[in-house]
Amino acid sequence: MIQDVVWDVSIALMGSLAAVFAGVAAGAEVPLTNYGPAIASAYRLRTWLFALAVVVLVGVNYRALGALPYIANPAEQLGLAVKRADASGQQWSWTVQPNSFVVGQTVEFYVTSKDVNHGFGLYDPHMHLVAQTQAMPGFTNVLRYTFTEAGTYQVLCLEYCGLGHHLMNTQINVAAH
Ligand SMILES: [Cu+2]
Repeated sequence: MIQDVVWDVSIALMGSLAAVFAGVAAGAEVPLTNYGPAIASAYRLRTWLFALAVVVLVGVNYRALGALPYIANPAEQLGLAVKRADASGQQWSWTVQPNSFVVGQTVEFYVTSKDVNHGFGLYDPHMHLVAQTQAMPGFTNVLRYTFTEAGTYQVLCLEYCGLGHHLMNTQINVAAH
């Protein structure tokens, strides 16, 4: 909502700034006949190069920004369904249902908490953190992750939540195809 207003104001300001630039550029124009032939053709070349640069930049930005937001989404590209898993934290354990998947599967974890704030941290079989989100009471965060490797993943708690915080650990099994 506020972002839409900020966006409209930004567009208006950028537009008026561009208009000022265009006005200055138009007023500053010197006829090419004022120059010798070498400089005149260099200016003509510069105009064409500028137009080429604009075309290339617009094309590259259209291609790159058109894909926003960048969400790695191989499952949908392959026409596979995204699987839903419900994850809930409580002092001091995790419940993740279902908790076994296959390599290549994209899973959306619906993460919430039954009591206080917890940190849902997903670790791969090498104990590298690969995805994380906040587990909050009364709120559900959706965390999307595509499993790329078979093995036993772990969910640990990333936010200190009391005496048994270090005990919050559950396993997720990812099978090869
Ligand atoms: Cu904790």
